[in-house]
Amino acid sequence: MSVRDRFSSRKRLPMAGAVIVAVGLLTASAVPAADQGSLPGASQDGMSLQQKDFASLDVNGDGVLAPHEYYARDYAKGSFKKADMDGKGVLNETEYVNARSISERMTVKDYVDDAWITTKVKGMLLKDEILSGLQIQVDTSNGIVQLSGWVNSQDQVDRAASIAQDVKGVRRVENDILVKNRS
Ligand SMILES: [Ca+2]
Repeated sequence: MSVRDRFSSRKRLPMAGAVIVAVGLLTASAVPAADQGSLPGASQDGMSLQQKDFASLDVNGDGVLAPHEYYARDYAKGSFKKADMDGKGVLNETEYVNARSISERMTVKDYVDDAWITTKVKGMLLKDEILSGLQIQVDTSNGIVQLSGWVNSQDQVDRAASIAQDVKGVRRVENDILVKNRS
């Protein structure tokens, strides 16, 4: 090997070394295959996948996600604002978890807004000839409709749930409607 050859092969080494290190880190982090693309290769021990995920987006390390940090990943437009529960303009870790699930739902083709669902369910209950005079509260969160209030019979409880379940975008109905005691 001539001096020149040795020199040029040494020059190539750093790059080859970097590739090997990167591959090694990816393997060592042992994340599920589906998440590998979105998580940093290097991660500290003792952090959950969720914490690592959050930390990878929190570029300036201040413990919250600004919009540009959040949208560095391809989350659904508007999901940041919906998840910013305290209106501080940044997402803490809890809000971020929520934002992710909101984003996931928003990217589904037939995504329907919670407020729209609530309005629609209330309207359907009001229109129903059997349930219209009854006080049934409707609340929707992440596509889960919670019904509460008082009605006169178990049939009415079931009917309200069935009406709510049929509304577009409803994932599940939590039925807390109670039957009044007959005196
Ligand atoms: Ca930040």
